[in-house]
Amino acid sequence: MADKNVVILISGRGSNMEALLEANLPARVAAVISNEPGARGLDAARRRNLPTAVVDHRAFGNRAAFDAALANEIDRHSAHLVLLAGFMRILTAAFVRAYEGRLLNIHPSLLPAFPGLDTHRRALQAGVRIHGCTVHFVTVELDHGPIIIQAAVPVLPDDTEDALAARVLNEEHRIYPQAVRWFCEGRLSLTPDGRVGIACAPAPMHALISPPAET
Ligand code: NHR
Ligand code: GAR
Repeated sequence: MADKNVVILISGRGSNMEALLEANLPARVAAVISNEPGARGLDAARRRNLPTAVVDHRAFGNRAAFDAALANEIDRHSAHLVLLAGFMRILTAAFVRAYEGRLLNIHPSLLPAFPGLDTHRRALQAGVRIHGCTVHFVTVELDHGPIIIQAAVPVLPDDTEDALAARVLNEEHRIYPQAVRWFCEGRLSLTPDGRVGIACAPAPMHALISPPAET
């Protein structure tokens, strides 16, 4: 089977993009597209000789016009799969519907906790003992799409926002390539009622307890 064409959308640093590129996925990264002209991830993509494009949201009068230009750029690369990797613009319903079932996002919290922005700060404020990240199918409602894979990390007593973000980011770099691999291998299914099926090994039956229990 021919590799799937993947388009990666970024806005900033691009570390999740790099994790995807380094995972040797059975996919062809057809383009990296950023809404931010200065995104550091664009340099990393250029260094790897990947096609890059900028669709600057500031150049458009409204979200629909930006999304139409973005879709146009994505479609030039015949994308089978579109990956949001630190992409910071909320997408319109028309855009999301056009890519439904082949549009994924990595979100830095254990959804449905902490949708939206500033997740690590809000997790610390809430006093949760376990935090993490989620890969999900993107639906119209922000950060509410069907969940594919999650990783949990402990919140430590002296955590700062940065320390917690770094611990979560490490896990993002593991679970996003895994989800994309399942998709590319045809092992991921999404039913019309929004249930995700994955042909994979069963989960190990141990818990992450934080702080650790003492017996
Ligand atoms: N679009 C839809 N329709 N549904 C989702 O689930 C989406 C989405 C677009 C992006 C990523 C998401 C995240 O993982 C994502 C999921 C941006 C914002 C935001 O508030 C919120 C969530 C996410 C991405 N963006 C501001 C906006 O006005 C701009 C913020 C900025 O530029 O810093 O678009 O967290
Ligand atoms: C990641 O933690 C990602 O989960 C998060 O931003 C960071 C991007 O890092 N995404 C969002 O907050 C989306 N609103 P990266 O550019 O190095 O991948």
